Amino acid sequence: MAEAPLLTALHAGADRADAVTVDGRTCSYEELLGAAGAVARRVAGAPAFAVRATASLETVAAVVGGLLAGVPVVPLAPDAGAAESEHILRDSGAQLVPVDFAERADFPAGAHSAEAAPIAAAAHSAEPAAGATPYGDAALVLYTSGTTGPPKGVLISRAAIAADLDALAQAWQWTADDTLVHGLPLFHVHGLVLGVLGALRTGSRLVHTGRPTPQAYAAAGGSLYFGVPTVWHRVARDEAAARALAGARLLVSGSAPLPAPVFRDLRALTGHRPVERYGMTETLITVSARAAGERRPGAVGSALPGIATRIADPVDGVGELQVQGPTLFDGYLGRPEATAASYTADGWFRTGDIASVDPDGTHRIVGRASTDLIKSGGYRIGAGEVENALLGHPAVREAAVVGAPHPDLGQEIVAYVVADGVSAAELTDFVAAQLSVHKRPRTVRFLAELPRNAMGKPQKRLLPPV
Ligand code: MLC
Ligand code: AMP
Repeated sequence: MAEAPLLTALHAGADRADAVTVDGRTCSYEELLGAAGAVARRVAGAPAFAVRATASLETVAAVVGGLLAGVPVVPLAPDAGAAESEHILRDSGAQLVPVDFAERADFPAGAHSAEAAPIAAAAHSAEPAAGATPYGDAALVLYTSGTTGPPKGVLISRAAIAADLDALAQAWQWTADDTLVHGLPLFHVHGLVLGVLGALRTGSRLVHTGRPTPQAYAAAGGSLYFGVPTVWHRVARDEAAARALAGARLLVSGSAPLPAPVFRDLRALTGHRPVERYGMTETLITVSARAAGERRPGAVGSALPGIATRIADPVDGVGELQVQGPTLFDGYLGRPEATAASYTADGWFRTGDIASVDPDGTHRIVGRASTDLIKSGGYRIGAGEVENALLGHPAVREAAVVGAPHPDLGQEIVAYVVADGVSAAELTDFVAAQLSVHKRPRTVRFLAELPRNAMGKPQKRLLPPV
């Protein structure tokens, strides 16, 4: 039986010339479908394909094209350096496909009203049954960092995306009457799944500002705004920009904790209490404040419809947040052990976040179980990944990376290194070139040796203050 399309609004027939704007370029749904059709025709039959996810109409067309063809898309950070790109392409087995938005095609001819599942079923009828590839039913493979080792590919199905977007549309009263504005990267859940696929499912007009600057947010005249706390901190410091958002319907913050002072400043300048929501690449968004409900600083609201949460082994009500529901991932690509380890024996996903739940169901995220997973500017960065990159520099003998509290970024990446004959700037640039710019240490401290315990294991807690 044919599944309903994921991008309901894109295929519904209603169109407008300015349906999608990304970084100053605008197109209608029809134009987007034409460009996506060309991508779909090119990638049809491939096991998966990768795209350099610049903030552009090309990236939107690539992702829609993947959905049309039923081929999983692997978005790469546009500035992903040598080590990161090589790892993701090798690990995923995906080939990088360049996209030209000017190229248009029907895929298959005349099938503009149908989308993915029916088309995929037709195109793949002579191929192995769904699930026979390591990608299973994945629509997207999003790479995300763990505490150690290189990033893992998170398999995200069309069904999980649909369930999440519908739950969010309900929670935020998000409809085709909205104009969604944001400037977030298009290779993570926030900017891509919510910020692009959400608009194409609900039918809200999308304005992606290229970069998430306060001025661009102010100029966009939207009704619904998405940002990470760093973006909201910058908006709150730009009084004119913040006041320009007074006419919006809803300001939404997520991907990292929104500091209470930023919540209060936004409230004072825009008149809006921001809606906070919580999620992960592996679970999509699972907990959120409601458009019609209470919004409190330091709280991320209640579980979305269809999601169950629990606090494991609570001490004074605080413990690891665990979740279940239809928005969860299908596993880490090619890593069954890591997938199994991320679940409890009784089938709950272990978020690694430490939380409490008020009697009325309001969740508060109070920290993370591991300090080796850093959140900087809303990006998730594994300390081990940055340490490995630093150790790849010939002058570096030892490296320990931590996240230090930072007023704008939430945490900043700080590297402690034992090295000779290399400057801090050289090491920062080295990591930016190997991994990507947002994974670079912003501060590098040189030590004669790393503090270690009697067993010789480095002790990050004994590192000197930044
Ligand atoms: C600086 N630059 C360098 C460099 N140092 N370039 C090369 N080498 C170096 N050593 C350049 C950059 O290219 C960039 O240029 C500029 O300096 C600033 O770069 P930056 O460090 O990225 O900017 P910054 O201001 O710190 O970014 C803040 C930010 C960003 C908020 C814009 O952190 C951001 O986009 N965060 C969003 C992360 C996100 O979406 N996370 C969601 C994960 S999903 P130029 O020209 O480009 O300006 C998730 C689930 C959920 O968490 O719950 O949502
Ligand atoms: P990522 O996999 O990049 O999506 O990052 C997921 C992590 O971001 C979660 O495990 C949390 O630590 C953090 N996170 C996301 N949203 C929030 C929020 N609203 N408040 C606090 N932490 C958050």
